[in-house]
Amino acid sequence: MAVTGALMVILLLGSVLAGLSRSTTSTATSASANTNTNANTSAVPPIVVPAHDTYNAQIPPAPAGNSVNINLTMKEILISIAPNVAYHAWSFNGTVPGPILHVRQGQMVHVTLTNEGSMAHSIDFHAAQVPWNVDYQAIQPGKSFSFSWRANYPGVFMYHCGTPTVIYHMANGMYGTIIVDPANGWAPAQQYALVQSEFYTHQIPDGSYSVDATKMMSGSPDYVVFNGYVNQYKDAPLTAKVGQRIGLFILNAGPSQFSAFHVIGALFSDVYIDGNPANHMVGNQTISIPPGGGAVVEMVIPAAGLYPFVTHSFSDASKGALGVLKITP
Ligand SMILES: [Cu+2]
Repeated sequence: MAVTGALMVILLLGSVLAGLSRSTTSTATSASANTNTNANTSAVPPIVVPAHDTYNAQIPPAPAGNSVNINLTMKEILISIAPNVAYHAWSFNGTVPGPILHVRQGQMVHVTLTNEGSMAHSIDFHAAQVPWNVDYQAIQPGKSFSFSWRANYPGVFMYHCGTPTVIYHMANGMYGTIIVDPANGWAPAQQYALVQSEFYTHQIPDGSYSVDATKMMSGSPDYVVFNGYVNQYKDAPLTAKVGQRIGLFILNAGPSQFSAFHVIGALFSDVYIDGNPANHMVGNQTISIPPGGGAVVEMVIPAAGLYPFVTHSFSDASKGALGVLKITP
């Protein structure tokens, strides 16, 4: 029975990975084919695809004290979202997702935003209770803006640019997660932050990609990813020990796809919708996380091995929303 179960997991994973490598290969091929065509027929030099550093899913410690200063810089940059796929992103602090922010319930959060981009940007903290027309205002290029709010509710919250047309700013990468710890903290666990999001791509003459409005408005992503890059934690698994409590702090940044978060070979001992300890469920198999929503899932894994995590919306898993938890003795 155990052998049959293990075989099924391997077959399932194999088919997902085969799908991934197919889509990745075809994308890379079309990119290089296009680049070659450009080299032969036009003067547009091919883009240099930036190197990708694995996004660090470990959660930085929440600062001590009664207040926290957060500085965010809006930048428009070229990033990699998949092998050989260079994407013209709009970002907070130069990464997609933006930095993992971590504060504690009750702290005052002092935010300073600086717009180093070429267009107006803004911010919207789902963890804050502030007037939209005052604090989520457009910040023009070259300008800075500061405001403060108190973290009243614990949870896993989204922050994102809210400048019209909002879906462009989110589809291009202007989002991240802010974790507000409950006032009395979480039980000790191996904690990781994951942001699910999607990219809608359109190749431009230099071989790089920018947003495809038609795909974006019809909700047909080319890539669905955890922490900004196709498949990255398959090659660089997240790790934990047998019997260790694992806490995954998951945000679904969308902009449009729902997440059906699931870990193959595991059950969630505890689930906290939006990451609030009061929203407690037990024994769940798959958690629905809407765009703009979050969850904390906890589990204790009793046997060493590989445990893939996916969105069980499998067309999205096949587009890159897959990683691996590696459990060691
Ligand atoms: Cu923006």
